[in-house]
Amino acid sequence: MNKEQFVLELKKIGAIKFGSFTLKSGIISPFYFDLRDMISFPALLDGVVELLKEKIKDLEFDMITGIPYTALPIAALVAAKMNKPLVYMRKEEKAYGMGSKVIGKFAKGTKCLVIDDLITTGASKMETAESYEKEGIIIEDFVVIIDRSANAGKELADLGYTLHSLISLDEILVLLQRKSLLNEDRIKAVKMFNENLSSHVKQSKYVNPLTQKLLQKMRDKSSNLVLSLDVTNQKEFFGMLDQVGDQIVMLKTHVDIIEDFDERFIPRLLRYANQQNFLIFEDRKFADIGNTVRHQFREGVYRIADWAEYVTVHMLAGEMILQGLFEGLEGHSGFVLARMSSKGNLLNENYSRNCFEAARKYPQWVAGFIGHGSSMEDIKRFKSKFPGNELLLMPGVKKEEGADAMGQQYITIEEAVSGGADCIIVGRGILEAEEPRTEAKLYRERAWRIYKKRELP
Ligand code: S5P
Repeated sequence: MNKEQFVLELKKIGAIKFGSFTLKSGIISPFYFDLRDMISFPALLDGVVELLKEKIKDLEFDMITGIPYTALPIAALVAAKMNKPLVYMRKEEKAYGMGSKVIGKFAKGTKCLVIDDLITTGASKMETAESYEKEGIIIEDFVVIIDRSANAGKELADLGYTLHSLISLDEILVLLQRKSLLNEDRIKAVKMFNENLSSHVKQSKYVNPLTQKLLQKMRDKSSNLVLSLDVTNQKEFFGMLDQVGDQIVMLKTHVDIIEDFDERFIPRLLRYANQQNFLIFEDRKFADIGNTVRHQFREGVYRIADWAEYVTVHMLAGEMILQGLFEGLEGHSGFVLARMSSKGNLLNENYSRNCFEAARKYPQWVAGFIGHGSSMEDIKRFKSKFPGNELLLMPGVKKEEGADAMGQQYITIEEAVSGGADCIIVGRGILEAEEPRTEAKLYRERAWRIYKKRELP
């Protein structure tokens, strides 16, 4: 069976349909693909197995998996015919004590090829890869029967995976048109539907109002460097700003460590921010109940809301903390700590996901996330799960990898920004340099070069 015959057969058994279909989401779609019934047609099943075998014959892998339910019997046949072991992952949540979620025998470090019936976005495939990787299985390649996505191949490639597809939606359209099985109007409807869908996705990517201001400042100053000015007296504080203020887009403070803090500090800080054109970000890491953080943010000795555009927020106490902080105020926004740089921190994957969910609901109050990663790829995957186009700010950055004696872990400027950091937060890398100004300039230039190539090509 060749590809053309395969598509025609799919159409014949009703696995690919064109018309008007209401999807689960309520959206009306002009096409509908459902390959589940293929298993009831032996010749068709045999045909797809042969096509898949041909497609993957040159790939390197030790075993095969199929994503339940539709792709699993197909993967089983491919595996048996290619004399490769098969594994699969149970769909149900693991009950206590059941061991691995993976069914089948495998050794850790085994490379597994993933077979699926359809691909719509890269995100669900990435989640599949991650759940296998957690079990010690290496995933590099995905093979799908139909690619109906806009650019899932590119999305996956950015994360280090390769997508192979037997046939794309466009190919199906061309083929059916050639056979006069699909008229011009239907084809137009499908194309329009897909275009709308992708622009809808783009539009739903909200932008926090303060983010525009920060992005503009970044472009104006050619800088995505945030200085973490962790010094403990005003002389050192403003002395350092004199040297490096023009290099940074934002200043990150821990105002409570200034031992000679007095009423002159904030007006002076604001003058610097104005003259040297940077935003102010108080790294207060709020974590209490709404009512308490409201006082901590707006009142007390520091009256942070009077002078800091941004603050950091922990989500431990639940999403209402955002209301406590920002409700009724304008010109303020938070960066939620979704991952931390310190060794042994408790912000695991599940916690990060909950942060993303909360942020999704309050785009006006969450400008982005603080995050970190073990490598460029790790950061890319982390960022790909952000709900919209929130910014990623990354502390724990130095010229070289390393650690301090109290649990701080550093990755390089290059890894941070290539991985997706929009701004890097640098403290001691600059503060402890012999010539902080030269060093700040170097950090700025190196981070900006990569950012510019990534975001403003
Ligand atoms: O996970 C984090 C989050 C933050 S905000 N790890 C961090 O190091 N930070 C902050 O970044 C930390 O509080 C400090 O002010 C700065 C890093 O400083 P450095 O001297 O290690 O660069």
